[in-house]
Amino acid sequence: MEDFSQWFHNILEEAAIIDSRYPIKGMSVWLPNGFKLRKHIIEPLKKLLDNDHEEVLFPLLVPEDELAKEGIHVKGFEDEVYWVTHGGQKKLNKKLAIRPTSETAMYPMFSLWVRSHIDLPMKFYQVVNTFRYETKHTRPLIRVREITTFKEAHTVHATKKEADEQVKEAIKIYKEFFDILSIPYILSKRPVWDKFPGADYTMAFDTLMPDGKTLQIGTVHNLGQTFAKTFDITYETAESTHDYVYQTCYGLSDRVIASVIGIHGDEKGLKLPPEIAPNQVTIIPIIFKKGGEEVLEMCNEIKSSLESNGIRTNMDNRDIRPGKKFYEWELNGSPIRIELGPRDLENKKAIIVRRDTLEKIEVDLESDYVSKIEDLFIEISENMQKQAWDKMNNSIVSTDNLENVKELIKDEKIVSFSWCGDEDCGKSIEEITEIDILGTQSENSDYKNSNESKCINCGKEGKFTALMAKTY
Ligand code: P5A
Ligand code: ZN
Repeated sequence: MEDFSQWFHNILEEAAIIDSRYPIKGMSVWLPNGFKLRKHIIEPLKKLLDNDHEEVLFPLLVPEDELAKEGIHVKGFEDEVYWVTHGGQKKLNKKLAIRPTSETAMYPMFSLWVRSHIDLPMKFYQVVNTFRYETKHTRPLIRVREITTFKEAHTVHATKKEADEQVKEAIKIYKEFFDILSIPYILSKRPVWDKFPGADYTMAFDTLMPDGKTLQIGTVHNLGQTFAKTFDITYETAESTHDYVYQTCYGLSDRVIASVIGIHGDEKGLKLPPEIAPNQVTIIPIIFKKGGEEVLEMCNEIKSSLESNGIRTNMDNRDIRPGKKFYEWELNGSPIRIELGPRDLENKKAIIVRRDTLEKIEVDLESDYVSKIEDLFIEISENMQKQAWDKMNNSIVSTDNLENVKELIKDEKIVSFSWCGDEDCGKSIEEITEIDILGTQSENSDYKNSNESKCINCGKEGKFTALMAKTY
């Protein structure tokens, strides 16, 4: 892709995902097409969370004193908070923060809700908008000031061990979710100087965008007892003593939608994994003057048999050239298109076209074509997943020479190297390369290079595999 930024901008407009002309920087309008895509992306995540989380909905506004309570947290967000200062003409006695995230909205309530060990664990989530006055260059879906699709989960536990387990559980959920989207990811632990404000540690998912820059698409934080102590969230143990709870939180944003669009899309437009495509199958009747009615009848029959099997199907019988319809539905990313003309009908056949490979497949209309299409869905999403993972993995290179790092990253590589883990050494690596350390992997590192056990900078024992890349 020549210029990803331009391509991304164009596709959002051409596929009518969002309208970014809204007159506030960093805020856009979801158009019907985009809204449907957004809905079908949220759905599988909700399904995963609904297993053992409960959905809630907290207010948008947070009283100033609650936001201010957790010192480290508020410091991390102080430059990004929008404030409500007036009600009509009247100046408010207490300013109200528009949530940049909901810890300080939720945790005072958790303090009321948590009583006994019997109440624990508690696992909640909500899908809401949050606001962050981002100072870096904003970009639709990628860096926005209104995050319209903030999927945040918050859990409360009796023990540290349970909170550690929950971090693993959240990682598992997010992996499953990204797999449904066929999005590749690198999981790493953020350096301590880059963790979520108030967290003990942060695990982050990054993906690789077509311009060679990595994008953080999700984070899982172990909050330890920091917020519990600030908001006085305690419980009565089985032994009738009182103890602070342990907490975790994790979240995803509109960036997930941006990565689906950006990673899979091509010069023809969107390419959507079947599971989340608003139109999974698009039927296009090829009608000439004669035999039109029979063709339409058959198309309708195919449509209802697909729909009765839960396949989202649409039929495009507008009175325009078929070629124009092909073009439009390729642009919209419909994973499968079915073409049916009078000659096909005579032969009891139809043509299936895969969006991922543009391959044409003839199907017998007297066979079980519904199962055939369901099998194709699996094949398509596996193919898309493999392509995306291969591309990302191919750009990861390992080095033991600090002087090479900058060049490699300029070359759109993700670089892995050994690092001692020492904070001063890490910051000096960042200074020398002028690039931030993305994160580290330790046990079961995916990108460990066995013959480099010495720190790339100081030569001491390399405790971690560290990753660096151009980032958004
Ligand atoms: C976890 C959920 C939190 O806010 N509180 C509740 C925790 N974490 S976070 O890392 O700050 O944000 C979660 C994810 O949101 C994405 N993100 C953004 N997306 C678009 N525009 C922004 N301005 C923006 N800021 C953060 C990131 O993917 C991040 O991992
Ligand atoms: Zn070192």
